Amino acid sequence: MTNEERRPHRLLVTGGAGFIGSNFTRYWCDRYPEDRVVVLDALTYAGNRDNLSGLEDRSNFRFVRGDICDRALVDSLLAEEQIDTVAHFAAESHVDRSILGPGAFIQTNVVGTFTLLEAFRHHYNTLETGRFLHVSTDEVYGSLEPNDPAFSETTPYAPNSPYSASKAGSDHLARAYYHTYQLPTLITNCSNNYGAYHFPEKLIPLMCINILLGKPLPVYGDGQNVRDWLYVVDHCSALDTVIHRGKPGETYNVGGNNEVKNIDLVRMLCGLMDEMASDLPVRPSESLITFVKDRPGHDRRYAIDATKIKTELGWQPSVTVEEGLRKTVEWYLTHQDWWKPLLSDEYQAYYAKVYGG
Ligand code: NAD
Ligand code: TDX
Repeated sequence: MTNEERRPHRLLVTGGAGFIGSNFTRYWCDRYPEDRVVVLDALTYAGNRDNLSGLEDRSNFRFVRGDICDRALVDSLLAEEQIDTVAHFAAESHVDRSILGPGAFIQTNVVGTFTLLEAFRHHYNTLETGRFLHVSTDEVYGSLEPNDPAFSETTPYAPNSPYSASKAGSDHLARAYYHTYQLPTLITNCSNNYGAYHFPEKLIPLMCINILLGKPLPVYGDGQNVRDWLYVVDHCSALDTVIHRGKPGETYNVGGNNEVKNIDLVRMLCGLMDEMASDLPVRPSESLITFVKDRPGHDRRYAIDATKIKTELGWQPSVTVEEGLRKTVEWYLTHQDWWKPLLSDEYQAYYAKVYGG
């Protein structure tokens, strides 16, 4: 289908001021400028309007600050904006914060998703066609042993953290709304993303920023845990594919075929920073690596089998981990004015709780 033949969509993007949601909003506005895009975001510590800078002047774009648990607000936005497509990213997303305080995860991830599904169920009666994309994670499948096959869409759920348990609950609700009410929900379970606008608390930005500041690089446990990394723009193109070509009621796993041990990833980042940054406080950066107490319940390995989305919908990633990490390091080097203000008192208090004062 060419862009000329395509029916314009009217999207509600929840969590569009966060990391993946803002990358998706930029991707979508660039690719489909004829579409209406409404971002609903509560601007928690992880949400940042600067992530959407440059979009706010567009006539087809609107930002609304609000909570996905606010049913009246969601109802009015769906009706007033005649939304036909919900792309649901809003969540509490950091495993370490879910260990410190699980309550917010249940509220936003479970109650918030339920609120959106209920609102869309009633609104859907007014539409000829629509889609509800629920963006989820590979963490719902639990942890793999070194030689286990990668997660497929039929791997049983076995979440191990309050974060992944709350995402699992929300996935089950999205699935149930298709089977019970024929609501056209689609679920994607994606591996670890990285790229621009990634909040400093997560592994890759945390390491980039600590290298630039000459601070210790805290690697949990023995550093042998494995994650399957996907460049965020590739995730956005997968979501585009699922919205346009996915079958309602189906789940699609999304991954980059890039399994890397944490310690190897941190060493790659150190090498890139040593090569690309002119004035590092400490060289070589690897000398900053410090093994610290392990994360409680730390999943050993994640790996995604993305055969279904490749064979049924024709999607595959386009960026290798080497290219993606290079672009990402470049972005953190050239966007210090983006990340420095995020190292707030609240962030320092969080950092002290997880890593010690
Ligand atoms: P993020 O933490 O960077 O952003 C979350 C956004 O949601 C923020 O802008 C925040 O303000 C907003 N938000 C939080 N609570 C809200 C509420 N009650 N109402 C409205 N907005 C609220 O998260 P992310 O890394 O961009 O993840 C986005 C989604 O993708 C999540 O659902 C996450 O589970 C999923 N996911 C993330 C990854 C990853 O590697 N980051 C991988 C797979 C899936
Ligand atoms: O300081 C650190 N040291 C460390 O060794 C941090 C922050 C992390 N780690 C380890 C823990 C993980 O094995 O690095 C790995 C990646 O950690 P995170 O960036 O916190 O990601 P993870 O826990 O794997 O979850 C991420 O991917 C799946 C996202 O945060 C989730 O939202 C997504 O669902």
